[in-house]
Amino acid sequence: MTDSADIDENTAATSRRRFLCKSGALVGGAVIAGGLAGSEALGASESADNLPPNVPEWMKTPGDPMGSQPYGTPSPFEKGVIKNIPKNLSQYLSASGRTPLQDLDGIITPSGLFYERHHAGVPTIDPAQHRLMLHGLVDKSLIFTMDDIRRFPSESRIHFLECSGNPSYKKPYGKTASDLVGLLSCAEWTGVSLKLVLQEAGLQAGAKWVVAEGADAAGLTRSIPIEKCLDDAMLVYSQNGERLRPQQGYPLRLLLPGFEGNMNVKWLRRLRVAAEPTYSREETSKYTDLMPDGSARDFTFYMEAKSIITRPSGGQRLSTPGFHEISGIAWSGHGKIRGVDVSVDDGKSWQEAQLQEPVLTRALTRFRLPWHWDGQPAVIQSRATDETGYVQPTLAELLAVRGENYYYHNNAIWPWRIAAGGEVTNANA
Ligand SMILES: Nc1nc2c(c(=O)[nH]1)N[C@H]1C(S)=C(S)[C@@H](COP(=O)(O)O)O[C@H]1N2
Ligand SMILES: [Mo]
Repeated sequence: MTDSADIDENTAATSRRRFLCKSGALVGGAVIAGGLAGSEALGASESADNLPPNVPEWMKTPGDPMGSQPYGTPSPFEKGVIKNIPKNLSQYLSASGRTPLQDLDGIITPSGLFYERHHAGVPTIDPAQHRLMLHGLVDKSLIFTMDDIRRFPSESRIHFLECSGNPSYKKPYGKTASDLVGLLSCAEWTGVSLKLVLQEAGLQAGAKWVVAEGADAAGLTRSIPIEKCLDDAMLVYSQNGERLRPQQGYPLRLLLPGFEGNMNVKWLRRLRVAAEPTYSREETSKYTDLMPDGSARDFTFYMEAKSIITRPSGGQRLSTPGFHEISGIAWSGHGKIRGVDVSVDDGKSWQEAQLQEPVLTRALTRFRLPWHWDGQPAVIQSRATDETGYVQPTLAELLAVRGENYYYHNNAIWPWRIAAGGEVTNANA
């Protein structure tokens, strides 16, 4: 697990800032005023020579002309912002690494921090030797090279991807936003509409499902309803402008916006058009949910509306009473986020947060609420509503309907507890 640094540690100056505002001061007045008197103690890593009114050392000689890297990396001062990868990973073939949601701003996940979930590791695929086979209930079976795929008209769209075990209902729930819902990321994806590719082969009568297979050692296989394949499904080869990362399915993956992560088959090698689903391992023994009456809830495609406050969140600390912006992310597999309510009094009352544009369908949406923390213990939480009117439930509400055997598809509201000293912890743990 990543240790989430004190949120204010990065800017040592923050501890010396005077938080002048009460919440009312947001209208027109100063929100946060810097201490110009300069009388406060220096932080551990600070030298007075580098602080105003002096000229800092990095202004006195030119820097490296190019940063010397043919492919850029973050500042060395950001080395703590990394994927959250379990320490005992090597023991398991089935593995996942989580996005450090609490350290990110905006809605796009940098490609190097995109979550990853593999059932048999990451294959190294030479795109020149990769083929996509399309067969089954089609007029003509086709085999595409990557060059063939790239000759189709392209499109780019921003969508989230989320694993349906994010988190499971099993305790312990973890400490940070990443522990809880870090199997979630959002990127700009470029590829070709699956509908176009299917039309190229010609669908036959009775085509109801498309069975997708990955070229990893898991041969991961999922059945996709034809309606989704003819709607917004994409065959994707790029992510945030560059080719897919190996972890995300290089050179080709299926993207089913809003559908559970597992169905978005990576390293895609085969599409078989069929009349029936294939009932693969991943849609029978896994990724189905056992209901209290013993029946299994299967083919649960869409990820339901969800949100979480990422700042402040578990593992962080509020350095001082005064102004703090509450910020987080909301998303829904069913479309756009309509609104996010935030409570700062343990669910007694709720305020409408501001949604940051753009608000896109099946994408992360950033929300914010200005908050004056009075230094007293508090419980803060967010609750998303999507464009269908569906409202994110509490954990108790979900458990009451789904029972204790349920594993996947936990979209509960997640409260954070803030102690008098400013420490933020998981209030449901
Ligand atoms: N071929 C293949 N596709 C796969 C997987 C896999 O192991 N093999 N994992 C699935 C699961 S469970 C999830 S949540 C997503 C994860 O996608 P990511 O690693 O790009 O985040 O890919 C899905 N597609
Ligand atoms: Mo997953």
